[in-house]
Amino acid sequence: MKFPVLQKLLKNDDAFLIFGEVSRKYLTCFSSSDGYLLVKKDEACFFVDARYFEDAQKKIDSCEVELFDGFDRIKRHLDGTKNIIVESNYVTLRQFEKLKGVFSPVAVNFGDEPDGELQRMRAIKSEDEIASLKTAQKIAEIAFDEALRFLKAGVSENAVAAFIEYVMRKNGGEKLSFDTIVVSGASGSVPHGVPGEKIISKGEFVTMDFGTVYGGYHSDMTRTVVVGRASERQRNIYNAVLEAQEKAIKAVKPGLKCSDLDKVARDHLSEKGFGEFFTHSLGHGVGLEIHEAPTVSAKCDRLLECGNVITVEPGVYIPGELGVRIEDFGLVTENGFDNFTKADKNLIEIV
Ligand SMILES: [Mn+2]
Repeated sequence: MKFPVLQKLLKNDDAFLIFGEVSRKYLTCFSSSDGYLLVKKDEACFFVDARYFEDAQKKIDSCEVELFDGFDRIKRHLDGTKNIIVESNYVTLRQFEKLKGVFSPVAVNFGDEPDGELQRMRAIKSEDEIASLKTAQKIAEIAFDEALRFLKAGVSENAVAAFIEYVMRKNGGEKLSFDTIVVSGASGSVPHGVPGEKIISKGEFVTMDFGTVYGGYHSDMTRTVVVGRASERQRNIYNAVLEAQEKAIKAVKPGLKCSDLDKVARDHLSEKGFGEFFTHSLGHGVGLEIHEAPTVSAKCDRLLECGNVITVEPGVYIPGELGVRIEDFGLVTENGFDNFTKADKNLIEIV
């Protein structure tokens, strides 16, 4: 089904040559660090080298598979092709110059497609993709539950991050979705801070933002907990973030503008007096990449669609003092939001 959508965009003598790793994986459902996918009006063929060829032949049924032993192999498929279009987002200038030489006299050009179409397709998740995303999230939540027992005053941010990563991998995670964030106390005011040797102390917020990959698909969640008892100020700020997040989650529906969803959370935090401290976008699409379409930001006028998988992650970051972020991710459905994230969101005090 995916190839015909691309083939419709082609003129008769055009071909797409796709080699972004994510695009290849999306179209073939096969992971490889190298390879070229040639899509012509009436043909689609994946060229992959000997490291993957045998496995690719067994696993790929959506297109032909040929051994890549040089560009002449691809050239043999170019009878009648006048113009090769490569993905502008994934091809370096060096690769582009090389391909121009290799395929001459066939022209090689950058194009808005296939990138644009692939990103549009990827924003609407299939059932299989949704199953992988949910599994990735389940694995991450096992790690969160165990981390709550591991986390205490006296351990370092690095130790907590390493623990979370170990538990995710042990439970079937293929790799990290991104570098795990564990930040505590005043370090928490940097939204994407890097964990360090800092020792977590009583009375501090600890923000943990992490995820794992399953079947090639990413998970993404953030929880902020407090070590010891929360102060009144901590509780006020935490609850403002939580209410903003829950309001936004309730507002999710197909047809809603991404910027309007961002506004729901932002307005709530402004009402509570923390608007200026919510310094990033509300969320983003998640799939084969940790950040993909749609972007849920104040600037994005795209409409949410059924099948989008997005994060909802407001935060408040007060420089020199603290940070709080709460992040869930899930699916946009006819009825609203199917939240993949089940972990408790009431303020957890680790005592
Ligand atoms: Mn996120």
